Amino acid sequence: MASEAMRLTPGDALIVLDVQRDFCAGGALEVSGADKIVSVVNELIEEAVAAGVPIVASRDWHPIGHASFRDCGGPWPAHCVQGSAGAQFHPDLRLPERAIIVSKGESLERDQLSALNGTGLAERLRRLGVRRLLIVGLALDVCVLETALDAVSEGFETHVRLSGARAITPEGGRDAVEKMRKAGVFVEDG
Ligand code: VGL
Ligand code: ZN
Repeated sequence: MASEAMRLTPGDALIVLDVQRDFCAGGALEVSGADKIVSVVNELIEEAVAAGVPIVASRDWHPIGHASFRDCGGPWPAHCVQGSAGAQFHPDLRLPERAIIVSKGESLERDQLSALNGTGLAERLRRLGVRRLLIVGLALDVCVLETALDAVSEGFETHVRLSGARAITPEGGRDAVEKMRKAGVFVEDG
C-alpha cells in the first residue's frame, strides 16, 4: 500500500544519505538518475529548516584499499575515498551549517552501509527528542535500505520518500521497497 507524504514537524528528523559525487553523474559508482533527487532533497532541507528539526547528512568515507573495493575482493569499484573529489557532497546540495554530518565506511576491513550502525546516530537523535525519520538519498537498494531497516529496529517511525532516492539496479530497488514495507517502513511513492 502506498503511504502518503509526511510533513516534517517537531519530533522528526530528515536523514539525507550519501548524496556524493561518486554516486552521481560521472562518478565512480554512478547511480542512474541520482542528480534528479537533488532538488527534491533541497526542498526537504528547506522544510526541515522551517520546522526547526534536525538534518543529518551521511557520507560514505572510505580509506584507500577499503574491503568493499573490487581490487580488495569487494563488490564495488573504488568510490568515496576520504578527501577525494568523488567523496564530496553533490555541489548543488544545500546543507545548512548546523547539519549533523555522519561518516561511515571508515574501517578498512568491513563495510558499514547503514548510517545507524555503529555511528551513535540513533542515540544522538533520541537525545534530541526525535521519534520519526524521513529518509532520502543514495542508494535505495544499499544504504537507504540498510538504514531504514536499522531505524525500525531502533524504534523510530520510519519513512522513505522514493522521489528523493534512486537505486543502483531496478530489481534491487523493487526488492528494497518490498523488504522495507515488510519491516514496517512507510514507503512514500509520491
Ligand atoms: C553505498 C555502495 C557502496 C551506499 C555505499 O551508500 O548506498 N553503496 N557503498
Ligand atoms: Zn561504499
